Amino acid sequence: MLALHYYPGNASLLPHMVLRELGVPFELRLVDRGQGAQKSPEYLKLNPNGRIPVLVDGDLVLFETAAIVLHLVDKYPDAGLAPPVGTAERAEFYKWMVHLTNTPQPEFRAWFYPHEHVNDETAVPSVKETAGQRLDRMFDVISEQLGDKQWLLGERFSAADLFLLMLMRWSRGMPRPARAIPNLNAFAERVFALPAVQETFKVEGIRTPVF
Ligand SMILES: N[C@@H](CCC(=O)N[C@@H](CS)C(=O)NCC(=O)O)C(=O)O
Repeated sequence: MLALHYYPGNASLLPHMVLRELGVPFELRLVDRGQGAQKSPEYLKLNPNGRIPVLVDGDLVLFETAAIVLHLVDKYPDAGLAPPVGTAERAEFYKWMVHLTNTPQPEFRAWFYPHEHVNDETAVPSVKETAGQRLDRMFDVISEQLGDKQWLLGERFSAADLFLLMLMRWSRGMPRPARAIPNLNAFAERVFALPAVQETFKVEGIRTPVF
């Protein structure tokens, strides 16, 4: 049985959406951040970094959101959440998965956890401001790349689209949320309309605005 250690709206949102989109049985295990459970000795055995999410798949214990998703799409290839291995489309899929996890996602870490980046408290606003500015530029590039395509890969929906929705959601409290960019807003509405996505947000108790 698959088990996802999660907290509503956290990076676990992506593997949660993927699991529902795959339609496979899984269990949700809440990591109670209110109690600092992500730093508890039990949780640190699963992820020594003390971060959410973790996926348990039998004897396999995986941390890192993108790795969890890549494992799931490979484990259930018939669901078609990633193009076939060895194709140009698969390479584009890797590009987006790696870009999203490696470029905007760490900027959100700076935006939400600015204290980790400074010794001097007075520098916090500047860390947030510059992370926000870098994210603005990143979303502009993503918007240009998306253009008038339906999904990041064009005609084909993939787990990378779910990743982008999650990052857009995280930008909703920023001076310029990603939804302010018309083609990204239309994209997020398309992704959010998927029944598996609706169900995920409902189960996590996420209310409007969702992105
Ligand atoms: N690169 C990691 C980052 C995970 C991460 O930063 N998770 C946040 C929630 S979105 C977390 O656990 N925050 C609590 C903490 O750092 O104590 C991944 O993608 O899994």
